[in-house]
Amino acid sequence: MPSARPAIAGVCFAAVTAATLPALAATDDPATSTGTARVFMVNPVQSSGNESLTDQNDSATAVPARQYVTVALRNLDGSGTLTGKWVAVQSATGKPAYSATNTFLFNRHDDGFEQVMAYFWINQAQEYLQSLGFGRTLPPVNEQQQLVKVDQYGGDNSYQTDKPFRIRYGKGGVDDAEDAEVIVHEYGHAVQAAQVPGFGASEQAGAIGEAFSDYFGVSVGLAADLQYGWPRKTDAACVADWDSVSYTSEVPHCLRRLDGAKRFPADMTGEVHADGEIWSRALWDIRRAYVRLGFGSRGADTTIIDAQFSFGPGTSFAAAARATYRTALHRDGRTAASAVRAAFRARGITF
Ligand SMILES: [Ca+2]
Ligand SMILES: [Ca+2]
Ligand SMILES: [Ca+2]
Ligand SMILES: [Zn+2]
Repeated sequence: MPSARPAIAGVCFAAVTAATLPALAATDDPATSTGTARVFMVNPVQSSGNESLTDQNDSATAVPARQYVTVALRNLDGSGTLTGKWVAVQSATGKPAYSATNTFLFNRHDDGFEQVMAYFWINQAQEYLQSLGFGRTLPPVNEQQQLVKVDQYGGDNSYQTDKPFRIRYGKGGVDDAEDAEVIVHEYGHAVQAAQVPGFGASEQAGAIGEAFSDYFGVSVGLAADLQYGWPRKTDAACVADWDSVSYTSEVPHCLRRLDGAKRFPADMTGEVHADGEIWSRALWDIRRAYVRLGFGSRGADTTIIDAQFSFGPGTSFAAAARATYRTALHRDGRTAASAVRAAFRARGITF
């Protein structure tokens, strides 16, 4: 299934060479300016619950106006382009968005819309990481200006590369950068490549990369829903509710899910996206356990991401699970660590 699905399937790779990642200070920069933008509330299927929305060849009227929201666009450099502290939208097939007043009010048919979505959601993801303590009480995680190209790739595919350290969003079906879960999925790869240069050097590490990126895409969206009070009307475990309407027929439309039943080793296929559903289910169970135990989803995300610093570039499931367990034990104590171990055991991953 997922291997046959085009969007954020296929490439989505991180090269095995180390990226040079300057660590920037996490202080607020008074030089940055705040703009205004219109974006989707994660994605319009998730915010409306309407599984019948379709792309209609990128038509403006395919998505009702009430599924857009006007937001602050933070950390811009004030140049009038979508260039800022944590994101730079480098160029695009269409007209690069420009506003002398930093006002970016597009609809989905406009070239600027995906550029604005990419800027907003990557900035949002970096702000979320910092709110967890990364770059503050914890080491920084990809705390640099992320380069992004939108709609450069003609096919229905998006990917992150290490050389140059950049994300590219494709435009097949629903434009990939119209779905925050796809945008942040790719940023998840950049996060892991920044934490462990060359991450993904084995099939299991590659599957962990896809799993974490799916999980991170969903988690950043859920945190934004809470932060801004946006509606969420689809199942939280569904990844890319909107992008996937172009290539899935079953309802609800999901590229992949975080709550599947796959287990190691029986369900391994050798395809990293498909096999990632084993790992992402474990992350999802850790999250649910942490919420139950009072650590919250933010506690789960902090531990999950902090643990990744100690993953090897070609880690196995077992080694990465052990590292996550040890981080949980150190950060959150025995009860939490036991829940982490149980989540991996339930997937057949023992250590
Ligand atoms: Ca579009
Ligand atoms: Ca797409
Ligand atoms: Ca979703
Ligand atoms: Zn990916």
